[in-house]
Amino acid sequence: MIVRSLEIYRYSIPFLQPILFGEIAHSNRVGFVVALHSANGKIGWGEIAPLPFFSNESEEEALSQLRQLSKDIKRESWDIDEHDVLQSCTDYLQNDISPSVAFGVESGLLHLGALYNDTIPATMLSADYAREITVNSLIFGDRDSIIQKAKERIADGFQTMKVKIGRDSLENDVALIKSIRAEIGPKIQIRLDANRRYDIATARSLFDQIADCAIEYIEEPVRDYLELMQLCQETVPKVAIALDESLRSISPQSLIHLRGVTTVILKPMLLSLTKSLLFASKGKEVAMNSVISSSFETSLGLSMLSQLSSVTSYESKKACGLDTLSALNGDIVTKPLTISNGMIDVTTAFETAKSLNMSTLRRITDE
Ligand code: OSB
Ligand code: MG
Repeated sequence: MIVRSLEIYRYSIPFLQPILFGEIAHSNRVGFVVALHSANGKIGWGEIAPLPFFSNESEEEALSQLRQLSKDIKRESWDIDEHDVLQSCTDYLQNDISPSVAFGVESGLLHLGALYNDTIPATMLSADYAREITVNSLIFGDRDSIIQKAKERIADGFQTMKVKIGRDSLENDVALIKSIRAEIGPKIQIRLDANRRYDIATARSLFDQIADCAIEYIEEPVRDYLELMQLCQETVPKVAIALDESLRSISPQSLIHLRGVTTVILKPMLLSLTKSLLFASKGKEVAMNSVISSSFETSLGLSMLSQLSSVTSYESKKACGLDTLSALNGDIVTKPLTISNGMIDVTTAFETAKSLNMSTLRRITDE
């Protein structure tokens, strides 16, 4: 398929409540949308939303790369193999392209390829994909509200809860985790995310104290990848570990077997789609499951992430981390992504991506 032009749009959607990224509270999720136009009049949509603090690239850097791509395509159309979109995409994206920009363009091309082949993007990635994927419920707040929300989400059909820890004292974290387990019973999976807030000694002490809470895994317990390797060196950690932030500083090829590390958390907005898939396949080689996770995208980005998850979780059936839409007060589509009974239907999710609400987007014209 021939791609003739790339249009850029910007959106700004308020968060329901300001969210802290690093030290700074953000009141709005800001990002770009690209429309990739094919020679036969079809449009593929993709979202580019660098996440402040987590992404290396700024909004301005992403925009300037998008403008350059738009100029490139105008000068010379892209010839994309509609059966191997991601492979032929690499011919046109420079190595130094930012992950969010790569993710948006890869998404737009997969969207176009799916329209060409009259299918959904998941089938373009693999013949083995799940029609439905399960989702972990992301819950935060103080102890009482976390437990109340967990019970509500379980009543809604969610079977896996993800709770942020490491913001309070070790003692309070342990008490919180124990009371969640006691309150929700043994059947529900609990995932924890420390976002690198403990030192090694504190992490070990936490693991000792919650060893009998049947935690599925804890994301990034310690301050960096080196500490994590240290943590896993002497003995198998008493709680299974997942890598998230660490994946931004290592290459898929250098992902090694670490004792006790069971899972890689993949955020394609921060890694690109191609690199996420490489991490997924390398992870499989070293016996790690993949969990696709959101970076607070709108429904457009989440729709593509659900396609990816339907492929990477096909065998493991592990829940994905796409429960972030409720943090936004608004959307850029008319048919928002829906999670029902704790699940996303990936065919319905693709309809989401086709329902852009143009009144929420501001076109960015060439200078
Ligand atoms: O640490 O996993 C994180 C969202 C934005 C930035 C960082 C993180 C997250 C999430 C996404 O937790 C939701 C999920 O993974 O369930
Ligand atoms: Mg995390």
